[in-house]
Amino acid sequence: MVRACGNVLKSVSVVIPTRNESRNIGWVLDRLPDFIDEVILVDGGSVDDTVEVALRHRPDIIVAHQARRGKGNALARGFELATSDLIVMIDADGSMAPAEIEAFVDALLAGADYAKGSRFTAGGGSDDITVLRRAGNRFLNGLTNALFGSDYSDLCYGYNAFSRECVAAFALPDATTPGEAVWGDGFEIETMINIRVVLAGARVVEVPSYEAERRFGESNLNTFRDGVRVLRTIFDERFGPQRAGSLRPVPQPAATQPSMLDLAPPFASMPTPEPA
Ligand SMILES: Nc1nc2c(ncn2[C@@H]2O[C@H](COP(=O)(O)OP(=O)(O)OP(=O)(O)O)[C@@H](O)[C@H]2O)c(=O)[nH]1
Ligand SMILES: [Mg+2]
Repeated sequence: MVRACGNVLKSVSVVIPTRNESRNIGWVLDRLPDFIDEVILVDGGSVDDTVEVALRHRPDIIVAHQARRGKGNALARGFELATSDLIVMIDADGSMAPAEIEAFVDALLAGADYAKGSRFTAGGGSDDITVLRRAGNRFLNGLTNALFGSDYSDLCYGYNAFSRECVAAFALPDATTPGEAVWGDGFEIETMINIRVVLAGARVVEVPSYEAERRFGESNLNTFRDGVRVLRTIFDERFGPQRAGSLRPVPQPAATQPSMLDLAPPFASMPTPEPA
C-alpha cells in the first residue's frame, strides 16, 4: 500500500511476463519495493524452472499460465487478474530496475493516469539498445506523436505503470480464450496501449528509466519482425476501420485535456449509435 495525498491508501500490483527466466526472475522479485501488495507472474510455457524459482523467492506470488502465445497475451492476462488500484508492468529479465517502481508510483500518485518509462528523457538511458533499434524506435515514436498528438520519447519500452481504469481503455483482446495468437498478443501490445491511453484522454507522464542488458538468456524480440508489427499497429490504430482511433476523438493538447478518470465511464465521449 502507498499513501496518496489526502491520506488515501492505494494498493499496487506488479505484473511480470516470463518465458524461460529462471536465472533472472529471483533477482527481480528480491528487489521489488516493500510496498507492493500483489505480484502476478504470467508464464508462457517456460521449459525451465521459472515458476518454481519464483515461488521460492516470493511464496505469495500469484502464478498464471497464458492461454495463447506472446508477451502481449501474458500481459493482458496479468492485467485481468490484477486487483490493485495501481498496476506496474515490468520484464523478468533483469533489464529494468525494480527500485524504479517507486518513481512510477509517485507519478501516478501525483495525478498521472499512465506513467510511461523512457530511456530517452533526462535521467534515463540504456546499456542494451543497438543503433538499429534506437533508429527504429525514434522513427516509430515520431510517427506516433505526429498521428496521435502524443509526446512520447520512447514508444518501444515496456516498463510502465497505470491506474486500473486504464485497463478498460486498453481494450485488449480477451486473454483467456485458447487458440492461435491474435493481434495484440505479441510485442505490439506496448504500442497499442500507449496509443489507446492517449486516445482515451489519459494524463500521460514520462518517468526516466535506465535499461541494463538482460542478465542471462536470450531475447525473445526480433528487431525487424517486431518493428514491422509496431508499424502496423500505428497505422491500424489510426486508420483501421474497427480500431480505437475511429471510435474515440483524437485528444486536444494536454493543458485542456480532462483526465480519463474524470470521464465516467472512460469511453463516455464515444458516439451513441443511432437506433435502427
Ligand atoms: N509469458 C510470456 N512472456 C514473454 C513472452 N515473450 C517474452 N516474454 C517476457 O517478456 C519480457 C520481455 O522479453 P524480452 O525477450 O526480454 O524482450 P525485450 O526486453 O523486448 O527485448 P530485449 O531488449 O532484446 O531484451 C521478459 O520478461 C520475457 O520473459 C511470451 O511469449 N510469454
Ligand atoms: Mg529484455
